[in-house]
Amino acid sequence: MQINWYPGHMAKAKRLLADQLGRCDVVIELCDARLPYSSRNPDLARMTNGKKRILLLNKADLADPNVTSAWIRRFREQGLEAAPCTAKSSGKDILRLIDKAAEEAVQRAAQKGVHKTVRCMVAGVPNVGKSTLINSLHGSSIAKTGDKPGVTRANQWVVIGPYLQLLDSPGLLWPRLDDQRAAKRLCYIGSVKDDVVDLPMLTIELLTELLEIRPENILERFRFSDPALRGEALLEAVCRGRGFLLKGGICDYDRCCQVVLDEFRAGKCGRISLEVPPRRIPLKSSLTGKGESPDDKT
Ligand SMILES: Nc1nc2c(ncn2[C@@H]2O[C@H](COP(=O)(O)OP(=O)(O)OP(=O)(O)O)[C@@H](O)[C@H]2O)c(=O)[nH]1
Ligand SMILES: [Mg+2]
Repeated sequence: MQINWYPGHMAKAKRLLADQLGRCDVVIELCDARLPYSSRNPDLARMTNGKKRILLLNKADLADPNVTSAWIRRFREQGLEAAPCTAKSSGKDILRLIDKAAEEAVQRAAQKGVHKTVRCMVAGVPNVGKSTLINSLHGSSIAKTGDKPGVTRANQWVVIGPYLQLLDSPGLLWPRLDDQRAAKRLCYIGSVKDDVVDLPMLTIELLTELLEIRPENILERFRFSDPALRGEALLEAVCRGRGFLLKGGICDYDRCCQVVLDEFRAGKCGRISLEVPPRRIPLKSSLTGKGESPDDKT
């Protein structure tokens, strides 16, 4: 399954984001806690090199907490400020992290008698929760959110308080993706539009990965009994188990794919992390965005 995933508007979004960088004191990068390797955009790390950075593993409520803790330890070992985040409820912790990251700049300004307004860019791949986090910090629905990629179409500065402003930005993918496994996983979490993907193939691959990590959850959720099933037989088993059948008992594969993807994305299959940290990431490569690829199984 080859995924052709780079929408035309993204090159422009990247340029517009780069234009704003000079105004920002801190960059908050959001990735998905279930995929802390595949959901990080290497372009973003390159663009923001030299800036104070915070990496938030968002949707931590959907990931395995032990695996998330292991990732946080690993990123911190590499000198990157990282924290778990659940966008709707982690507000206070995130404000503390921003204060810490901006401390030097605020003190420098204070020495000149200026009370600095801290400007913070919030960036990451599509659908990772950037706008939700901004709404949570603002205390209202000032930014549009939705469970699909490409909801935010333009940069938007949001005033959080007298001395803090956050920049909401459109989700960014990167143009050349050699790693098709990462592409596929970004489709699982809804960072790539479903209509550019072969959904039955994607669903089979997702079910296969989930069965390798948490077979008991998947068998129970989709009501079949053989954890060794693979390929199209998996879709058939879900259709029969969950009753997604058309007239004459024919399997409704469209419905099956949509339900499996929706339920995984909403965390109904349990808290599952698809990537665990590699035993060792070389320091240099982690700071530029990509370390060695993660170990597969949790
Ligand atoms: N369970 C869970 N869902 C979240 C969390 N953060 C965001 N979401 C959901 O994820 C979906 C995407 O959220 P958005 O805030 O629109 O994501 P975004 O990164 O701004 O997306 P784009 O603007 O398309 O790049 C929404 O349905 C949110 O409710 C979280 O921490 N946990
Ligand atoms: Mg958004």
